[in-house]
Amino acid sequence: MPRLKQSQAWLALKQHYDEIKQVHMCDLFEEDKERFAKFSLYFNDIVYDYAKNRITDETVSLLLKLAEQAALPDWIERLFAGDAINHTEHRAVLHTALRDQGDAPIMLDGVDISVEIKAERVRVKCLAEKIRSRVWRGATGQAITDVVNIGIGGSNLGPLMVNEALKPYSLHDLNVHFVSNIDENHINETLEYLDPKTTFFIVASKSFTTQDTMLNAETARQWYLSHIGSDEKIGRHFSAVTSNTKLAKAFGIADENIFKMWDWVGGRYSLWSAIGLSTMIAIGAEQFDELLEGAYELDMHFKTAPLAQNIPVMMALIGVWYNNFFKVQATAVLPYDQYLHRFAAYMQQVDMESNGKYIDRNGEIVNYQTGPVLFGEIGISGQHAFFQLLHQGTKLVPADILAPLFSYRCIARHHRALMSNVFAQTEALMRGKTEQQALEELQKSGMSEAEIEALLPYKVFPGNRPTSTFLFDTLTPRTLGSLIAMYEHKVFVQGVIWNINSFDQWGVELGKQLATTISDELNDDDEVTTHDSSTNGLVNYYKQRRSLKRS
Ligand code: G6Q
Repeated sequence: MPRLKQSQAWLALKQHYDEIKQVHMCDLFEEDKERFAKFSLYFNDIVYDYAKNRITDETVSLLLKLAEQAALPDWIERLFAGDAINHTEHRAVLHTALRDQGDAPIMLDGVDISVEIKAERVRVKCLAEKIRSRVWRGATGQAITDVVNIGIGGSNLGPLMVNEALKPYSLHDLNVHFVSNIDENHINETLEYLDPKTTFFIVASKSFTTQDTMLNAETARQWYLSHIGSDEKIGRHFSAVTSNTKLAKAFGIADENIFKMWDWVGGRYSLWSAIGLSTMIAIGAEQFDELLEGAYELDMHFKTAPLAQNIPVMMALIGVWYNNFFKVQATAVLPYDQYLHRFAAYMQQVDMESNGKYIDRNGEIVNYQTGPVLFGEIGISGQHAFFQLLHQGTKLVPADILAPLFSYRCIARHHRALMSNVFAQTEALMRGKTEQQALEELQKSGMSEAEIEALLPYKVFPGNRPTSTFLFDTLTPRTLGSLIAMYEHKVFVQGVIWNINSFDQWGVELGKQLATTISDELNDDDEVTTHDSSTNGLVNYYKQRRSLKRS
């Protein structure tokens, strides 16, 4: 197969891009009154409107050809079949198995892994329910009031985001905290207000060697022991989720409190596994099952829907259209739902860690752009901050907007105002404001002609800024499960198109390795000379200041 940029589908898209790059979406909407019906898809209570994108029927059909050229249907099959598609680590990618609700066995290397998954889930549920129902007692016989998840990256962002998103489903007298930062202020601030007699720790680390997590776990253990003073009762307050049982045991965690992670689950795809223990404690096993079911239903949609009606596929293709033909560098995720305030941070990891790659599956350097910079915030807050650049900046930033149709505790005035912002922003980004419209507005305000002339250019908005909108009824566990799975699969599809492995993360591994080396050099006050002059200078400055402070 020719390399991607020389392929027929790519060249056809390139030519098409040249033809439509100047076309304004206002004209597309004018020409085709059925645009919304044509460019929107429904899944359960979710509607995905992609009509406000710089696409035509032809764009969609050419993008679909690109997907077919990349053998996307085969890749989807291989994903679900447990092929070792994470080829650099020789691993299957089976986070979908963690939420599978079917009865069929899921075979991997001759073993039905669904049996082990279900058995492990029962163990997790059992502990979660004991803690929730106050049956689980700490070393001094008291019930647990606070759970602290110690983990970072994939062992933190997923459960943290889900716990925040599903707050209305959580027990209100059981607090779940997350500690990820190696900066001692994070754990200190968290522990300061907790009682060791009623606190339960989850050390979440697939490897059980990540420096940040291990240091925080050690500090937590010392804090516990300094208050309770009994090593043998540690089992009442510490659990681990890991694939490294040996190290978890060596840390002092009792066998029955060690929950399994498998090497076929990537950290950033692991919230469905025992890494979700904190979530299960917060929302309960039943609601956790709903989360899994929502994801499973979306998996089935992804597996079976024709490409043109397949939401993750269309999300991915539109992303590729901007990334590789409009050459956009960034994309935004903007939830208009306070409960989704960590959604963009989580998606940032899923997207950027998965597709931030420059070597393709053949081991060659790509000659096209892969994953974009993904950023985001709660939409309303963003409006009062970076939306300026979205409206009038020199960069094109396609954005996803997510909003619930109904709120949990509906205060109609608030929700109506929220939704009016959703609709107004997507419309304004698409339409912009012409010079004529801006002129009329200024004239109405009673300004002098000279003032109008000076101000007019600043008041013009070019528009033609793309958004895709996701509306859903209410952010239930089921809907959240589906939304997360949608993004996971979008990232996978883009990885297939770009011919990269979305499931390794050598850049993250590098960070872990570098930190360990330098960490050893910080143990004494000797001058360091082994790095470049900037790194040596910074390390030595730190050492000097540290020793001055000590003396
Ligand atoms: C996720 C990444 C990374 C990982 C963290 C924590 O896909 O691999 O974010 O989750 O580095 O690793 P451990 O769970 O092994 O501590």
